[in-house]
Amino acid sequence: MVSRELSMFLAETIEELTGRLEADIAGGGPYDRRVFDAMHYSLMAGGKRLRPVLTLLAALACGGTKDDAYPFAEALEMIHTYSLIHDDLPAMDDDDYRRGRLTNHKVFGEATAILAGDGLLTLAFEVMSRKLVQDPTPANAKAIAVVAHAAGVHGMVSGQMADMEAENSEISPEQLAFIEIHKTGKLIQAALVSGGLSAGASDEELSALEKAGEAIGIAFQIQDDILDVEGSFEELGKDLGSDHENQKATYVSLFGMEKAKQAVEEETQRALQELGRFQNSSGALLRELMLSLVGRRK
Ligand code: GRG
Repeated sequence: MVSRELSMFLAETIEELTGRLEADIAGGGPYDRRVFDAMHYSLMAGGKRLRPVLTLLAALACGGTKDDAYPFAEALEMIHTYSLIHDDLPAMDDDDYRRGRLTNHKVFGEATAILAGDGLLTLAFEVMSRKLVQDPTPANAKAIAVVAHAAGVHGMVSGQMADMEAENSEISPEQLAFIEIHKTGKLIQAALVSGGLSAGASDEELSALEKAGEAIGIAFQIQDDILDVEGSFEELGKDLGSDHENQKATYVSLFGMEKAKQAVEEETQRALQELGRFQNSSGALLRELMLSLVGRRK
């Protein structure tokens, strides 16, 4: 259960964000309709919109405006969506379902799914660059660099590579930490930091957002691992992790369920502590949102 304030903020913000995303991907004619439809299919598939919400709340917590933060929020959701489309491809995780519906390539075919991912990734940088042209501050330029760093080979791409390399093999706790921080944590961290930058946050505020982002990214990924096991446990009625569909090591398989739950709690507390400095109402909503992620069911 979240407070009335947070649930109202989320409802209003997600509606606004969705309208902006619709406008961003409007277009397409008789010859390229299919790629626009494929982008639309995944962008409007009912994701939680966690990353953009973090961007907007971080901006507001630092005294900024939603308007200034929106281009980064939109871009992060586009990059996240592209990563899911590509992750589901036969060459990667080969999944048929995502968010309860058929994956992009199952509906549109592999080639179109690749192009839809490419289209979303590139559009993300177009949207952020347009903001920089309109408002050419060093902080806006830095926010683009932060997002690029987190999404690319210094972040999510390397996390995905390391994850694929680790498939069906024993991995060390250090390797697992690398995967979780890079695959998931970096983009969540960039969501908070880019929001702060859009608001002209101080170095101290940016450092707090960076540390909170790292902690909440780790907590979110471990919670995802927990939900994965609990989900397949509920569905299949089998022993925990005994027949997990992709043989990937996770925090749960390496350290056990109890330690995993404990780690989620600890990392969330670390994030909350870092965010304690943001004393306005948006700072409070940001902390409440972080706390709600510990108990999330999807
Ligand atoms: C293809 C470069 C590249 C990277 C893919 C994101 C990713 C990296 C893989 C997806 C597999 C996965 C389970 C990653 C962990 C991160 C995670 C929990 C993603 C799901 O994020 P949510 O829960 O998704 O925010 P929704 O559907 O709510 O948007």
